[in-house]
Amino acid sequence: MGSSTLKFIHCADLHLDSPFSGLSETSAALAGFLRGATFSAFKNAVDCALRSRADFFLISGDVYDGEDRSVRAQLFFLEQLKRLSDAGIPSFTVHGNHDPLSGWELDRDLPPLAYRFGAEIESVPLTVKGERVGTVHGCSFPVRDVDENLALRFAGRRTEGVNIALLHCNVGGRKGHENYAPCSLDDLRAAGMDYWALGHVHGAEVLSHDPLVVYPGNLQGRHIGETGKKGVFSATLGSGGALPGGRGGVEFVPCDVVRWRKDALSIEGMQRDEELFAAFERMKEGARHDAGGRPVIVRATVAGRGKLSALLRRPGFISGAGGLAETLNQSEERRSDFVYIESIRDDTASPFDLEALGSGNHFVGDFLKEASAFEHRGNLKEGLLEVLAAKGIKEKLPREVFERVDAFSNEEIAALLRRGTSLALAGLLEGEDDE
Ligand SMILES: [Mn+2]
Repeated sequence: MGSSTLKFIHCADLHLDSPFSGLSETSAALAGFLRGATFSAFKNAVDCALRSRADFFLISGDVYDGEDRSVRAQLFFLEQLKRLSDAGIPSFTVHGNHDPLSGWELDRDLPPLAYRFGAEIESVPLTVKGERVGTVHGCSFPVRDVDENLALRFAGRRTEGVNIALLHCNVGGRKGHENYAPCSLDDLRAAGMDYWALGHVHGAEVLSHDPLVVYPGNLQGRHIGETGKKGVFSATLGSGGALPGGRGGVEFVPCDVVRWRKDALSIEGMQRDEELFAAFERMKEGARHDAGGRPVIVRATVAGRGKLSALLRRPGFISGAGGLAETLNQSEERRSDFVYIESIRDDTASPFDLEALGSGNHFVGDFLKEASAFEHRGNLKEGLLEVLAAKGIKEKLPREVFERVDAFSNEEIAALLRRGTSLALAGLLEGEDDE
């Protein structure tokens, strides 16, 4: 066994050829660019391995987005594995819930230095520059639904040298990801590995440093739920597992080619529309700067109480043809580092002094007291359903509308209530506010 340090790239959740969701009205050019984004991100990951002369390359499941993977995705994946193999870099792949072994695939041979794990756990020699330096352990999902704790299969398999485990799994029941191959951090620790190369959770996370237990997250965000940097971990381990000083090191390397972002701005204190446009320009430049040359897709929320609230509520102002969003996007069309506004949400309220109005003994005051009492009653869902029933509306609602109403959280109902109150107030006070 050699004594030098080992360097490798760990990626997961490539979801090759995954569609981008939530962008219905994009230009053909943008749609084409986005369609290629998951491919470009994986190519970047492979480039990173070649550039840094990595000793080996790990892929921890969800290579494809669906069991019925596209021809293009399969050929591209093989092509990239071949680039690694041609450069003398061995690769190791396990499959997860999105790309189980049961899925259809082309009848192709893997490149010589590419290894793919089957459904049973296997331990294969890790050879670097002709020398055995350790072992890579792993197993793939045979089918999508795996509820077995696969981590337990790795117990007692540790051998001499560096020991690396590849697994697609949900550690500690992480929310927002289906609970496939559930296990605990203690299950992983108990196996005595040096590095757990995990996949499944789409946010990058180092769960433990000793041993290293790592989710690199997916390589490319595909919707507004996947914001921020996406990429791989570049890892270093000494022979025997850890670097001198007891620790291996991991460094995050972004590989994404387009980034998703949520941004917010406030209209408070703004008097004229120009100020709102200027604030949007500042928001866009901030997003552009942070993305370091990559394009960005932004979901913007405008909040605050102020005069411009009425402007934002004007029909068609935000998202109509030739409206604010479209106008902001138009100037971005020819830039390679474009900032595309996916949508603008209006959470603003009119500038009325609700407290003063609510304490008055007039119709508006009573209206505000009523609204406030409703909000503070507690269970808003129950309250809403009671009101709908009492007014005879509940029975008349189409089933799908009722199901949507019934799915609202208390916070959503409170937000709707505030927005409704603000809208009603604007109507009630019309004419009194003109400056
Ligand atoms: Mn995934």
